[in-house]
Amino acid sequence: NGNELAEIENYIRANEKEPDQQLFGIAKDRNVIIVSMESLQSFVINNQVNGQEITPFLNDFIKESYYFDHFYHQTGQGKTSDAEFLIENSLYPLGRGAVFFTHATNEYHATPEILKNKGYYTAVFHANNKSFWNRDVMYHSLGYDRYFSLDDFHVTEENSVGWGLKDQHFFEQSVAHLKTLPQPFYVKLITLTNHFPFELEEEDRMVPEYTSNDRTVNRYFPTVRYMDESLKMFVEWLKKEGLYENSVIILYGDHYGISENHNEAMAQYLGKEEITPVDHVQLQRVPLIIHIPGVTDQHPKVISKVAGQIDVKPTLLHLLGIDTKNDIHFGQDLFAQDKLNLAILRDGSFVTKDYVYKDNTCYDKKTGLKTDNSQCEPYAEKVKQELDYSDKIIYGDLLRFYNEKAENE
Ligand code: GP9
Ligand code: MN
Repeated sequence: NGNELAEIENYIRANEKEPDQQLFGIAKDRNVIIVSMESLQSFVINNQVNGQEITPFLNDFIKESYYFDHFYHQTGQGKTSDAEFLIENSLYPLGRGAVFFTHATNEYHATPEILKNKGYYTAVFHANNKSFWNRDVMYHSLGYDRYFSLDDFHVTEENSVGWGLKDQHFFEQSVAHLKTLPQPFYVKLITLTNHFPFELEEEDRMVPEYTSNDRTVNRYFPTVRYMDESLKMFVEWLKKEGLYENSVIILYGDHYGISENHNEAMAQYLGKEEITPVDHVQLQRVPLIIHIPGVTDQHPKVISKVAGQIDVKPTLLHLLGIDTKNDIHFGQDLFAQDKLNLAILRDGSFVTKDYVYKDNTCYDKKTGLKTDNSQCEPYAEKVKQELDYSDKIIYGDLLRFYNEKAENE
């Protein structure tokens, strides 16, 4: 009920950090272009397979961007859709099931809705059946004006592989639609080619497969490389169409691509004897790149604060000069001086500057060894509390009361 929300609101207000004044509003009124990069994990960035770069485009792009190298995915069973939920609501997805299915008609106060109320046109692009992950219903609740789904793309046998339309064609056709949208726009594009089981035709392979007895791990590298090349072309097309300069571009990895069933081959690739619990948690890092033409190309930065997908919403809103003092969210502005070094994973694991907590055990991050649980205890209570509050908001549809309140003000 409303009282429950008041308690949660107190917690949230106490958690809030003052945004960086230099960056607040630096991207005001710009178009926002967000790309969800399928199954992209951070370990491939600036790394090689058979002596060749796996992500040459992203490696260069990072040099003209803010790049977060200790950024964790926080998804559960809802995979891509959980990542979307985190990025746009700054609430945690659920511990079981996919919130896109179970609570799609809740009241939300997501970034697309907030920007729509500020005069933005909002659209999402994904070349899959519109009801996959219940997106057609959920996108309405999140405040999208338009969902360009499978029906809006020209998909043939030649331009598809695996799950469907190949990323390069997806971006090419999406840009043709983008050109027709009113500006400023907020758009999200969701890639697909780098999806398990990582199928790719010979002609699209720009790096060889890795060599191990794990075919999934082997195949991951060429599809990542293919997605990287597609992203490069996307940015070129944006430039060509005059959609680049006045935009802010955010690229994020949605969740892991290589599960722990493949630890043996991963250990081989990373040159380790085994994948320890700390290694496993570190492998949950996904790239986050924030690119602001005219700003980040002048002063690129690698930011190593521990952070997660939950932190994107307040960060983006502040870059656009939008105040979040009345917003209900659990993330913290990534550029806030005193942003906490903390990432809470959906299974209750968490990461701080020095520790990793997993399966009721506290580990020293540097050595990977078990340490006394008291080291993790100062955070453990907060982590439980925060996940519980977020779940309460979703299960109780509590933002109903919040919106009433906002409207009465
Ligand atoms: C499906 C695509 C992939 O539309 O988003 O979904 P995933 O299996 O990664 O959640
Ligand atoms: Mn996915």
